[in-house]
Amino acid sequence: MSQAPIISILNGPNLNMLGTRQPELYGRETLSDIEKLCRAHAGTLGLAVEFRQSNSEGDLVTWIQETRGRAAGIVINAGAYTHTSVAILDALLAAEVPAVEVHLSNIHQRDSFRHHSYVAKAAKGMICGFGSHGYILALDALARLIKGSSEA
Ligand code: CA2
Repeated sequence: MSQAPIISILNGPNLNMLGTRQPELYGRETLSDIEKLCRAHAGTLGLAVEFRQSNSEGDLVTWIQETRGRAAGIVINAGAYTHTSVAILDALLAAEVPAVEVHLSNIHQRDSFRHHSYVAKAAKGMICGFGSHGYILALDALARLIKGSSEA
């Protein structure tokens, strides 16, 4: 049996704090709850998941680099680095792995500095405003993209 395609799910700064504060913005689930949801859903899609979080921009850049030639897709919630990081954008462009950008909150209803995303320039698409369900929608989108690209 061939190996399940790997999806790397990357989470940026402060997302380790989920479930502790600001439930009106980010919901009540912890990041560990979201990881469990993703693993269960990925299983139904025949995908394997690597789920990571870091508060450091360099870790995220390294993890994106490591997806090249190894992972079939990336789901990325880069947190506040979404709005600031050319380094993460460059890593995503160089990786040449399809990426879906996710945000728990609807960034377009928030402060104007959150309306711009560097990640969006490298992503196939962006899902925001659906809370943790956004990660599930991103996995569905990647499963479809991967299936489409493997069909002759
Ligand atoms: O809506 C999202 O998913 C964001 O990526 C979350 C980031 C924010 O900077 C982006 O603009 C949008 C912030 C995550 C902070 O999460 C916390 C959760 C609980 C307590 C404190 C922070």
